[in-house]
Amino acid sequence: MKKLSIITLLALLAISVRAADYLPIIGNVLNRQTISLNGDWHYIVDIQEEGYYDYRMNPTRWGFFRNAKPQKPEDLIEYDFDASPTMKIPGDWNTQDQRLFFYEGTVWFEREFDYTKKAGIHTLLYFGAVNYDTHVYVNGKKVIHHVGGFTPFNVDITDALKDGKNVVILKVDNKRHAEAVPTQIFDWWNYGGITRDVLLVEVKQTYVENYKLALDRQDFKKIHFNANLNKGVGGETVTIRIPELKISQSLTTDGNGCVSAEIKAKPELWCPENPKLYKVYIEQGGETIEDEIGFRSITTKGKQILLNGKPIYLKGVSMHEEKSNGGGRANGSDDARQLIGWAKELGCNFIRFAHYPHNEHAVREAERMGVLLWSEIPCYWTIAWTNPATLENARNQLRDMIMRDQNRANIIIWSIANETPHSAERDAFLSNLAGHARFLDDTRLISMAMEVTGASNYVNRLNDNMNQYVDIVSFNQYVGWYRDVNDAPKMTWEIPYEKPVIISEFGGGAKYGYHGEKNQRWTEEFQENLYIENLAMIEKIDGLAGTTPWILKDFRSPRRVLPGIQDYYNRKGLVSDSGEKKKAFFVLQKWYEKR
Ligand code: GCB
Repeated sequence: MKKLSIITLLALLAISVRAADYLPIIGNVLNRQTISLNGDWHYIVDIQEEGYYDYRMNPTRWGFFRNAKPQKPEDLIEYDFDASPTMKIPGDWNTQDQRLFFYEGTVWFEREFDYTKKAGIHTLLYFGAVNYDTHVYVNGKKVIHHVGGFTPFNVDITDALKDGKNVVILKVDNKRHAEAVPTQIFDWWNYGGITRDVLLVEVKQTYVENYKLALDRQDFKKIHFNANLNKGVGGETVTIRIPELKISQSLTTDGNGCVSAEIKAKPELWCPENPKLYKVYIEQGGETIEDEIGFRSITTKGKQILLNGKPIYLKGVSMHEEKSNGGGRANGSDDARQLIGWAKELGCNFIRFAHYPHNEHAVREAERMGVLLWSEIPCYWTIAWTNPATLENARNQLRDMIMRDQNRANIIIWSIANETPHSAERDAFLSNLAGHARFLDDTRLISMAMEVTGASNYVNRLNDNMNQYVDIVSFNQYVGWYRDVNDAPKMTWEIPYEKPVIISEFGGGAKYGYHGEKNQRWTEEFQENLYIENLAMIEKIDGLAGTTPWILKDFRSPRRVLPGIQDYYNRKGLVSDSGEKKKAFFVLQKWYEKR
């Protein structure tokens, strides 16, 4: 215990030393005054980072970020963005250029845009996500370095902008590193590039940076509201209006630029059957931010999960953020509607967005469609538990996931990790994350996908110190696939915690259209039987509050190399990579119909 707290303390110290790096993301960016920089961007593939380092591996002043052009006939400049190919942004590079399918390294991106500076207006440059390590330059000036492939970041570029033509250049590197989050190995495609929206956001000198509206967890006639300005200015008026609830309240900021209030209201509660959203307006300094917000409460009682005070069984499925037809990173509402539509057809009221925060469009689409969500950060498998920079990185990703989505009623669980090997250092790291999540958001539940640690004589035992830090005990299990084929009927389970239980993964692979006996690997019949047996098995687990089988759709993974069957796809999908439903889909559908 002593060792634990020293590690935690050191990690906390490391974080406070680096706190100056913190750059808060702007909330509800989709409803701000924005100019899209999506579209065609030039790119240069740069395996040796020629555009960044000189021939002694020192950062060079003459890098590609200068966007230099020959001025005289004899000038030597060995790159040219204007003459380089383009790709669509948002989009991954792996599926837009055949040469880059397996590529992991550095690619430079360039885009020009016209701009006219406006008096009193600040311009932020916002990226929904760039995978993984990104340096951003505006008109040759470095404006931000960001690490992490699935969370947004923004920077004030007002001083770097000029009237007329401007250029933004990114150096994006998706190489894997042992100390990164995720680490060197993971079972999904490491899609590189600018995978989500790029926006210019126009704000006033003083503006509402972020806000949160949430129903009280116990008293459903009370809403908590807080908001903060981008700077610590007191005496500013912030007004919150929800016309449908006849709410209009003006508040004055304190010296930290913050307001908070408890508002009496009797909202219709958001739930899967009635995903009611209210139009909300937040006004300050002559500007209005519009949002659509739902009100619900999520708590636990013993082994039950309570939505709006009533027990709910989470009929779920896991999902990667991949296009609904073929591979490639998904971004936007169309893909989301298709994927979430399949989940709804299965009978789901819940989806596990694995293994990283998905794009904001998908979260909002799920909210409109009445689907509850589990959202997680990519603390996956073997993380560098004792490295303070790794912890800081994970904490930042957790923070930005929460800051972006804190007003989404459908997100009920923040997950901090997946299948991590047990050690005191891991417990210190993850309990730090759990504490951080609770500190940032006390209106949702915390969980993580654990592993079954003891299995003998058909008894499976869950024994994980992290149980004390989570609200829901979740674990992945692969009876019938990685172990114990045909033994599911004999299995019993010991989960010695008075908390709700979610089986966050189970499943097995099948190639769509491949048929045979039920003991023939990779056939639809094998997978179908595995689902029949697993569902019968998990039904008997005491306190089971839900499950998210692995996985909705086949997804690309470099670990899945079996020719003719996998071809770089993980085949555990209930739907094939091109959208055909496998037999197991209907087994799960039938099971959910009864629940
Ligand atoms: C797991 C992982 C998931 C993998 C899956 C599999 O336990 O959490 O990321 O894709 O197993 O297919 O093996």
